[in-house]
Amino acid sequence: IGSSFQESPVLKNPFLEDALLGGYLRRHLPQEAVLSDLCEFGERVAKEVDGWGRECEVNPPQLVHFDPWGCRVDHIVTSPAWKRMKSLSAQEGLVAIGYERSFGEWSRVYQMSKLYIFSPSAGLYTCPLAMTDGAAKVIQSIGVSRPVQKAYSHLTTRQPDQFWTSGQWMTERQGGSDVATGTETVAAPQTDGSYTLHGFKWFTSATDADMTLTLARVQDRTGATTPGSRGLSLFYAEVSRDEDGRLRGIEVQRLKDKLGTRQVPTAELLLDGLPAHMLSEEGRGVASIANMLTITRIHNGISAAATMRRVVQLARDYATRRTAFGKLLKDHPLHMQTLARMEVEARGAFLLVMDVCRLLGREEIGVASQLDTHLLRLLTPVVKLYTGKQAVAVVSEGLESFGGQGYIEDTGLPIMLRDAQVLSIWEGTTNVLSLDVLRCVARSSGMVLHAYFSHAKSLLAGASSVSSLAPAVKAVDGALSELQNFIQVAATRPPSYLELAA
Ligand code: MFK
Ligand code: FAD
Repeated sequence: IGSSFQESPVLKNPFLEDALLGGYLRRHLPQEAVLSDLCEFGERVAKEVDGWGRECEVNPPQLVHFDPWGCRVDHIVTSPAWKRMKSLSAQEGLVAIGYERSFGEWSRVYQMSKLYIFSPSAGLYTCPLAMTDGAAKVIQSIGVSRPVQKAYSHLTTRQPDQFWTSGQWMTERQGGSDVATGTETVAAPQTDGSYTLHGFKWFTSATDADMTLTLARVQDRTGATTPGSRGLSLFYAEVSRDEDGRLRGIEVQRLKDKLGTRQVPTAELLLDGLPAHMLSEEGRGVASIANMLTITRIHNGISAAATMRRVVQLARDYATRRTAFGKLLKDHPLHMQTLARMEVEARGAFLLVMDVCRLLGREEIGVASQLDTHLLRLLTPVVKLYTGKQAVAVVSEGLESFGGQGYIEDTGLPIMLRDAQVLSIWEGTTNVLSLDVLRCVARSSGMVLHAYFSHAKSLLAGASSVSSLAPAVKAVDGALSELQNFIQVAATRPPSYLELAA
């Protein structure tokens, strides 16, 4: 059977291996505390956490509807590795860093750098973390008052036994993009000022969460509700069990059988009297949950850039081990050209998404200019839609660079492609985000485009050499041509779409 075997690619410390990340942080956030934390975390990710991530995939969540005596329990059983991810996330401050703000306007860049290192090894625990971060942001922007004071401190703590994750239950059977028309869930007012929710949520991810934010229509005395967006309000609900161990006001119908993200329990939920509190003003549900969308869409961009970085890192390592036609892959110019193209994509994505994190950090500590605020609003959907598509293409190319091994399940490589495919679907599909870009251009009377071009010019002027210019040009050009495409596509659409930009 022969004595030589193929060598596997080796995952090294993802922080030390990433010259672009290191350079970016040394330029903008050169604090020793940050760099050493990322270096230590990178070591832990490579040596320990990556194995847990794999365990989450091979030991996916299961739904147990009944206990042995026939009582309905609806337990979502997750793997020990998934539970370890929760403790690790608290300890490492993966949400907390964004709220501690120890590094001022650069706190988000620090937090997102850590998530960027973590993401490809996280067994998709980044999904509940994104929603948890989004929920904390919504609560903070609405005002941390009762009844959500307790929730806010659980979401932003570093203590594992206190840490909560949040769900984001928006999608119903009638519509995930068009929640204004699709939401049938109603909120029945109770005498103490709280509500009970009744309806069906069609996609709810990381359903082992401790709480959720969700949308529903308040019923008046006759049971009637207001249709459309103006009828939707934002609610906070805790996921809890009664003394018999049954979920309060929730039945888990089933777990989804998905192409990827198999590590994450994604369930269909029947809400049957779920106790809840209204968080927004009545009828301001969509506008109030928009802060959550901003955060989760940025997390999505981080995951996309991170998966591109990981596949490039592994492909580069493999190129130093695998021989073909008498020499290592790294000595074949054509193979290196392929890797170089992937590298450029990964760099462009990283710079684009980090710039949005920088803007978010500035906005959160109150130093953002009007230009920054416009840019943050414009670039968030652009980053989400652009990097989501890029990730699928780059990871697919990356798999090919391992030859046949890229197609073999237990190498852990195909998971990356399956999981990348969701990045353009959840948190708003490409076309829906394209329309969001148009809406934002229209509502700012073109101010966002002005902000965009000024920013692009300053990026180019700030580049010190032709080689340092390349990723910035790539990022800006890519986003700009996407933007032009949307505008062209919108122009050929029926008048209802054009109205958006009118
Ligand atoms: C790994 C990391 C990733 C984490 C993954 C987490 C797991 C996956 C979880 C999910 O997928 S959760 C479900 C996510 N669902 C979506 O993203 C829905 C996609 N659809 C949209 O984004 C639609 O554009 C939207 C539902 C927002 C449209 O709703 P409407 O009611 O038709 O919106 P309308 O009337 O245009 O806007 C209502 C208000 O919200 C307006 O404010 P005003 O009333 O003050 O004028 C808008 O300006 C505001 N708004 C809408 N989108 C906004 C926004 N504000 C800021 N940013 C936005 N993006
Ligand atoms: P639709 O809205 O029916 O869209 C179908 C197609 O039509 C898409 O291609 C879309 O781009 C296009 N389209 C729709 N409207 C327009 C338009 N105006 N112009 C042009 N094209 C348009 N949701 C949650 O709320 N919480 C969760 O935790 C959650 N987790 C998920 C996990 C996974 C793994 C997946 C796959 C989805 C999850 N979702 C979740 C749902 C997800 O957010 C929705 O599937 C997504 O927003 C799209 O909604 P939809 O499925 O109803 O598709």
